[in-house]
Amino acid sequence: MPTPKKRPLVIVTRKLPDPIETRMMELFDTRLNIADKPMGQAELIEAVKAADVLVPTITDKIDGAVLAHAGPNFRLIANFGTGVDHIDLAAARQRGITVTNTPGVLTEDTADMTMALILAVPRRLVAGASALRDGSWEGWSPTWMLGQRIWGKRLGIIGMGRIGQAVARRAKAFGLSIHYHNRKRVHESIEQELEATYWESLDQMLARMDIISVNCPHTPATFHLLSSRRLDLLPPHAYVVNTARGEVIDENALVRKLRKGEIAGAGLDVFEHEPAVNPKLLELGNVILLPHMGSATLEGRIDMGEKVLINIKTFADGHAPPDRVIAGLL
Ligand code: 8YV
Repeated sequence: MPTPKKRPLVIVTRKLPDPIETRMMELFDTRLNIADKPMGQAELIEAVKAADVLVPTITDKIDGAVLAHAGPNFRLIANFGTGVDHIDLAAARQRGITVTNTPGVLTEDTADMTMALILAVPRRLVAGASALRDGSWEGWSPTWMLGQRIWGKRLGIIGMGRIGQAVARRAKAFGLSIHYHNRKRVHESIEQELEATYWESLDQMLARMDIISVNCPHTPATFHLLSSRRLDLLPPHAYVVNTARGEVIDENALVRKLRKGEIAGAGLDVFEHEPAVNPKLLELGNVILLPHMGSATLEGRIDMGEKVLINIKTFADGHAPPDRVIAGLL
């Protein structure tokens, strides 16, 4: 009789939804983090030394120094999340470690949050709600709490992948005309559906937009893509919304522009040095700041967990997992 295959040791760095943790326990030899205390570098090193599989999140910096301690059995990083900019992919590749992520399942939730900010910043939703709560509302007035109209404005989307397209679909329904900049032009049928205008030159697009939405991943090529020079190209009535990664915008330059009133406002769900938020941003009135909530729905988190389970199980069974970012050794 063949000896049954040993179950892989899976170390999960944060608390995941209950049904996912339960299934993880059923399928693998799993170590959970019930207390949900983020792991420090020393704990991450211990984890990669011992585990076959690590399930990290954006809060874990899996850099070269951590991966240098990878034990002989450490073969898979099954990331709980789509963005993998917290993982040193080159170091993983070099060590033959497979990296998977959870694409697709957080597209609609993130696009909803992006659209919410596109509406909320120009229409001053948070300022209005706060005025009501703090008692400063004295009743309706024809000239009080006026924002900017959404309908008929131009939206420039930076990054026309799954999330960018989902934002465009929503924005079109709100009467925004869709413009985009992307490494590659999207298929003609998508451009037609969205009535989207492609700008090969980001600089040229920025100068003509009313609202900018950042929807591209953070990579070495997109770090500070919205640099001080590029932010200067925006017209003074423009708004900037970012639900992707803080690092795509030079945050200090953005603060300077907002402070001087050289752009109208910003809606930010992500920050350059999370969880730290630039204190200068907190002083500004023309911004809405959210604590990285773009994909924070119960359904989304369960779907993400299901993807992680499928990636690990497929890998453990000797097959190529579906959501490979880096294909290591099987
Ligand atoms: C996730 C995200 O919740 O998936 C991503 O890339 O930015 C978030 O919405 C987070 O990364 C989980 O690790």
